[in-house]
Amino acid sequence: MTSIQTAEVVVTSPDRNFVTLRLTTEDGLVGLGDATLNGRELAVVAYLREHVLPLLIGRDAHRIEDTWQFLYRSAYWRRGPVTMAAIAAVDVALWDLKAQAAGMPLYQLLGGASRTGLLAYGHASGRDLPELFDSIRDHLDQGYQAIRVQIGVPGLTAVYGVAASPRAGGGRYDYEPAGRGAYPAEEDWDTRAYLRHLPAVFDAVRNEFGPELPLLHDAHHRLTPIQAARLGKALEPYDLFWLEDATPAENQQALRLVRQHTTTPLAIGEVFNTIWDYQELIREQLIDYVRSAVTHTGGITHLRRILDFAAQYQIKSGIHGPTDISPVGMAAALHLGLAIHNFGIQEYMKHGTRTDQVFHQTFTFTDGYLHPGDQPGLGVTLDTDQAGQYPYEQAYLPYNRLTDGTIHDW
Ligand code: CS2
Ligand code: MG
Repeated sequence: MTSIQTAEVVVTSPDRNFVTLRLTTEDGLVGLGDATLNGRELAVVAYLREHVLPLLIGRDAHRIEDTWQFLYRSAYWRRGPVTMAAIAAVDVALWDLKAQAAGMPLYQLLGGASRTGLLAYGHASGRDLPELFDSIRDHLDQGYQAIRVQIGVPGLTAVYGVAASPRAGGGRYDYEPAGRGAYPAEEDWDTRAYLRHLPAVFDAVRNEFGPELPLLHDAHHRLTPIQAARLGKALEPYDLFWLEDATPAENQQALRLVRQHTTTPLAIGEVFNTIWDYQELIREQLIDYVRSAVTHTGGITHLRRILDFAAQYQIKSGIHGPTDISPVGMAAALHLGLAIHNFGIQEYMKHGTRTDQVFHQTFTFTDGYLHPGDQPGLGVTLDTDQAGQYPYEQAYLPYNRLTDGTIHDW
């Protein structure tokens, strides 16, 4: 395999924008890496095309660690979502190549399988309880054995995680937050209304679906630490699998207050991109699940380090897996999740049919469990002709304003 001969970035927008790095070696192997950063895709494209790809040509494709350290340290400016997504794409493409050259599925190079499959969770949502119950039943019918619950809030027009209109019958959860257009959509938020509403929702869900079903909820960075503590405590009777992004965690110490008040398990980190973002969260056991995606955290090489650090504190993986993680990034998450000991759960939003025309993946979802498959490498190929059918379209994630007009976390 040895040296990298070509390096290109493929930008395509079948059901949403994706950025894929495609490396080829002198003996014709093709390695793929996901570099999709929802709402800021072209920043990563420029970082790769202008500052990384020219440096890769001729490098020994087997030298994954050296390439990672070269890209991280030679840039001088460190960390951040754009840099770490670019490094992640190179890292995953090199792991894909190495596993193909070895004739093995990638997880075998990471230590082999530590389990038979990966428990997945799906996204149920509704504007109100009847719609939410239908969505939960729809996901149970699809085989999911763990379900995230998101619901509209009385008085608010649009809420994170809730599709604007119920899906026609069953089928995939079709909530795509990044609206195509030249300006982000504005949504409204009222924390008090949300905090008053949510416990009653989980009470109704438990009464309808019983005590066993693992339920998750994403507060999506909107609460202060004391509000997060209050919510965690109020939800304890409903035995959540986790409460996610309960409060913004750039100030990692904020989670100390939440932890003092509630035993509801906490998941943090989908917007984090290096081990430094987790240092206090993990060392002080302020969280129970690490949420970062392979795609946003410097790839398999770096996320593996974070999860090994987390394992020392009995903290598990909860790798981010919405549709803005491409099938390439999803496959990387599944290979890593199959191999590590401290796997927790895997988020799984099914991609759309046009995405499946562009990316041919071999991972499976059976009876609520995911498996990366046993094809050599990642097990994903990219149809560049199909990709060319769907040019990039500018799209932005929404932003929030409080009822008095103050900008708030979305
Ligand atoms: C969400 C994401 O899946 C989740 O937990 O937080 O859908 C998030 O909103 C998107 O990835 C943002 O692009
Ligand atoms: Mg989330």
